[in-house]
Amino acid sequence: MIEKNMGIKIGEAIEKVNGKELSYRVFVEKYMAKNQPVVLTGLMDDWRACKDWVADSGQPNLQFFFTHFGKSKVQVADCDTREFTDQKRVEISVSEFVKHWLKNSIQQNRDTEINEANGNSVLYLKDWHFVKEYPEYLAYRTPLIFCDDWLNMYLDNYRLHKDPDSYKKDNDISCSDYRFVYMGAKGSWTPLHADVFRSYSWSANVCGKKKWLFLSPSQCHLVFDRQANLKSSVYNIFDDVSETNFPDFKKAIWLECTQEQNEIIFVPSGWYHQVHNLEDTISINHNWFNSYNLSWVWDLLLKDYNEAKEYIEDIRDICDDFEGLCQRNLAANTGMNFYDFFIFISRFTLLNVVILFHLLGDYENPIWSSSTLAKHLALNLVSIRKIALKMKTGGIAAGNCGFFVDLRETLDDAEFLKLCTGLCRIYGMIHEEEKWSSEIKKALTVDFGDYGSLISSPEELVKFIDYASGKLSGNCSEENFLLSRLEDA
Ligand SMILES: O=C(O)CCC(=O)C(=O)O
Repeated sequence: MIEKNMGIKIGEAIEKVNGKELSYRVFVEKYMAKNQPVVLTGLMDDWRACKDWVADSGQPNLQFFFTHFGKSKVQVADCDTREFTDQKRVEISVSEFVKHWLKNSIQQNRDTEINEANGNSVLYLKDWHFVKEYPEYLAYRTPLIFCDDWLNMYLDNYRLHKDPDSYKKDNDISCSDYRFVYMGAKGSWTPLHADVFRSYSWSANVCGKKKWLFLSPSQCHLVFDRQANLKSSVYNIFDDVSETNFPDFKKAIWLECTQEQNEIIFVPSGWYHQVHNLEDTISINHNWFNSYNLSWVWDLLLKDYNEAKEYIEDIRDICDDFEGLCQRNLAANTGMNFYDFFIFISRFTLLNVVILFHLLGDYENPIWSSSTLAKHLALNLVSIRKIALKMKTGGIAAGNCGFFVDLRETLDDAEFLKLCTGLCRIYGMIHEEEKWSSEIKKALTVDFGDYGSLISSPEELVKFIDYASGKLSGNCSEENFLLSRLEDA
């Protein structure tokens, strides 16, 4: 069914499902693997945030924020002022933000023009790294179905981008994780965009109500600017959208959804979305990726790289290290470059391999070889291998720039042990096989025999996965599902 709403076409409704009755397997099959949005209820019952952050009136408990977190410095978007492709942002303290909010709500004046004339634009607190800043205050627990989160797990132990020239250990919190709190009065909003790295995201309404409009990736070309080389998209889909710049905009079919308090929305990879707070709202959201959407991340990096390269093409001849400059620009624009991504997938390869070896080697009970957990690990390796093959075809050679992963050194690394323990704990919970994960330190004593220690190119990464798969056939009496998955792939 298609209806018209303020000039845009609205398609089917987004499914709403009781999250308590949704198993991890069904979530993966119906939504994560198919990249479909869904709204989930019943997953926030015991969250501390739902008590502390909501006043008896049902409104945001601004006093609580003022008293407990008032000194925090946060990014605030001015919803009435566009700056390039986003809203203008400033940094202020939470207490200043709360004062501004209260002043505006007392005036009860939501007329944009009058507000602007009075300097009272609607401010929206965004991307607050609350968990990083207040690790002791357990505001919520990530629902299990969203826990296979390689991005935040990795960032708890490593940095995503490590520039060898300018790297310094600082306290920069801005790219320290992708777990955020958002707070905004009725009328605050977020312009049309797709998420960072084309990651998945989930967003939970602790208080208030949001309207979401989604556009599937298959239709995204309809919102790109033909006059700007398809490099920017529509800013506000409810504006008068220029026919010259966006001639096919009217063909787009949007999915609309009203998200109530205590509901969580799952935003799939690469879907464009615009969001409006219909009431005073506080939400928590995470961005993440894992083996199901990692290829989206790679495709975006490649696209951004080609754009970064094209942009400086005319200085190629006078540049000593043109490729290095492209990679620096890519990291500055996108948050990571090819080498960061390569190191990331190499570490996750090693993680999945050692856990799989441990599972199949130490636990001779044949049920392990066919367990859902072992299959999950195998599927992760199959996905990484496919991406490494794509990188190899594209001629990406991380080693040329001195980037590599040393397998033995990594296994001895305290950060890697923490990452491994974290992944095991989560996979143990997801697959209800918790008993084995306590022994994970043993897994890192794995011996790769005479296999070389360095992985410095996508080609070598593929070889390592194939080596691991071959070794597993020796260990595994029954079907070697990694081999069979690799054959199917
Ligand atoms: O809630 C909002 O205003 C925007 C959130 C968003 O875009 C996201 O979670 O991806």
